[in-house]
Amino acid sequence: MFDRGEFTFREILSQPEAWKGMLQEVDNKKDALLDFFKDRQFSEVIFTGCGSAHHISQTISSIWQNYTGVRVVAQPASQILLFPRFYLIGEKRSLLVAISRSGETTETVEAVKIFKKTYNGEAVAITCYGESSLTKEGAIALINEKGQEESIAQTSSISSMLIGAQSLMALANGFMDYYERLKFLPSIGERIISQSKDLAREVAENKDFNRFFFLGSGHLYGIACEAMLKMKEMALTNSESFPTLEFRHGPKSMVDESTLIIGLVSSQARVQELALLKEMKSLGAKLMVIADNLEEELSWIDYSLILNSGLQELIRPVLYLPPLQLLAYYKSMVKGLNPDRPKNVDMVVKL
Ligand code: F1P
Repeated sequence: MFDRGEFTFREILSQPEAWKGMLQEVDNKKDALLDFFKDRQFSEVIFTGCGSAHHISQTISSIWQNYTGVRVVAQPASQILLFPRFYLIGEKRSLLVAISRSGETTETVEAVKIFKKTYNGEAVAITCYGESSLTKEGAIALINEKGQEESIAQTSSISSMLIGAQSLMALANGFMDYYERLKFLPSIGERIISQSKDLAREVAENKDFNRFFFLGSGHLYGIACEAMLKMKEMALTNSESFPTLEFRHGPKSMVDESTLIIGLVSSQARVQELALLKEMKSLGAKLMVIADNLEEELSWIDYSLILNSGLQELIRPVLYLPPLQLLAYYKSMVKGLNPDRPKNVDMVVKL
């Protein structure tokens, strides 16, 4: 017999190993990747996937576009499958990057087939299963078997695939310095996991909180969405995510004393983000802030976690994930649920 939550907990804590697995996989395929991108100039990159994969796609697409000026978008695979002409413009030099832990999600595999057939385009796969249908569709595939999981909710798999996508961007564009810096993530991640465990548990044990809003802007919006999904899947708890400043445009009407707002604070927009959080505090919300570093005075924030990664803003978004996963895990445990087996959610969605 296994203990409730055992797999999820183990997968969250051990994820730096999964990150190393992905970095190793990329290193093994480095020459092939450099070769693949050498003769190809893509004028558009589309990331696709479902659920968690779509969330990290949002993060990597903003980073890729920021660094290159090439149009990079993220679309849920179902959108491409159901309404291809809405999302694919038939640009011959488009690259599709499909992300899927299982490599078997029907929407994702079918979206890749549509893309390849309609536009004669090429796809790259990022997955945790080498023998999967998605791997077969990819002109090239990054396969991290160390990201395979027992739990349904994705934790180590998805964070490692984000690092895979970051590595892909770096090699596709010759950003070798960025590529080398990704290698610092596992050891920093290990430290952040042990630093954030107690805080995540303390927040989860506060039974006053039954409504969670995850706010992040720019590259951190995808991370906020992923945190929202973890809270739903593992803890069956009301959670929503918004681009931070969107919260003023209506959602703030939901704030009450049972509300915890988790602000994922960036460096670039921190002044505006903190101003919004302060305003929500005055409306009665409790606040948790996760930031890499902050010079501001923090005594008005109820819970704060400072990551101190020492890494650039667009290398480190993955480091926000483990504390947020731990929060959902502990909330699930406190509620007497089993985070390993979310209600009504399947490991793979096959249509
Ligand atoms: C994606 C997925 C998620 C779902 C859950 C299980 O699978 O179905 O959409 O939220 O986390 O996984 P995959 O395509 O990444 O294997």
